[in-house]
Amino acid sequence: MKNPLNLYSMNLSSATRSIVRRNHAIIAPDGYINSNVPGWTGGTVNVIINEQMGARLCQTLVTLRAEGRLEGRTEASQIFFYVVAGAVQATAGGETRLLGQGQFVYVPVGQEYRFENPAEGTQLLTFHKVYEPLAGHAAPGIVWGEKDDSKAPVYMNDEALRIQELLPNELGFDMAVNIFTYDRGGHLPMVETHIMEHGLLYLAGQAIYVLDQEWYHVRQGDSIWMAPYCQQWATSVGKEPSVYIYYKNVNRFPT
Ligand code: UGY
Ligand code: MN
Repeated sequence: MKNPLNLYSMNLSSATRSIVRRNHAIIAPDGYINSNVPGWTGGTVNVIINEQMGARLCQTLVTLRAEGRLEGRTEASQIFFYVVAGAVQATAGGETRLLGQGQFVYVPVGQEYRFENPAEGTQLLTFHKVYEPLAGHAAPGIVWGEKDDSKAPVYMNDEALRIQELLPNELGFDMAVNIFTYDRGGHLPMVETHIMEHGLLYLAGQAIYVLDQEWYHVRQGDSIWMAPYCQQWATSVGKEPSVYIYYKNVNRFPT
């Protein structure tokens, strides 16, 4: 049997909800193994999506102890940092702010950054992408912001769907990060087939995600990678809205 749900419900260590295919992956927390990342100390780093699996983005989840610290400089890749849980002091571009749950800082290439004094157990989600400059358009600066459902317009005239764009919609940016909320009963209005790639983390609720005609039951804490042209459809299930934060490459010439 392909579907491991029965094994999973028996709590056997040979079972997992994670799945890795050529064109998509579901990474559930049950299989996390930590990585050592230079400059990121005092916690665990799980590299969830990376070029090693065929992706062109990197997505990590960092869980910090009270002595945790992330310090570095963005080089070829820009990094988007989002606080999934807890709170941490963030410094970028010479400015320091206390970031709580739902707040973020986007650090473009060539910038120093530092995260320190976290609350025990603080979780940070990161999306990294090699920056592709565009002639005639200024490279992005640092962006601070937060999840705010009142800034999430209805998606495709469906009152059950809302998308908040966290980064400015400007050609200087070659990546977007959005928060997609599906109220109870909300579903994508069509099967999407597109050149853009996605990495995502479920922040709340449960859903059925259909990837290349395979159906998966996913929930808060699960991550998904969708390669370009991975066909995608999703519907919320359960009584709560389902919410995910996702990455998308945008605004560049399709070579
Ligand atoms: O922006 C998107 O392509 C989005 N609608 N896709 C998705 O949520 N799977
Ligand atoms: Mn899509």
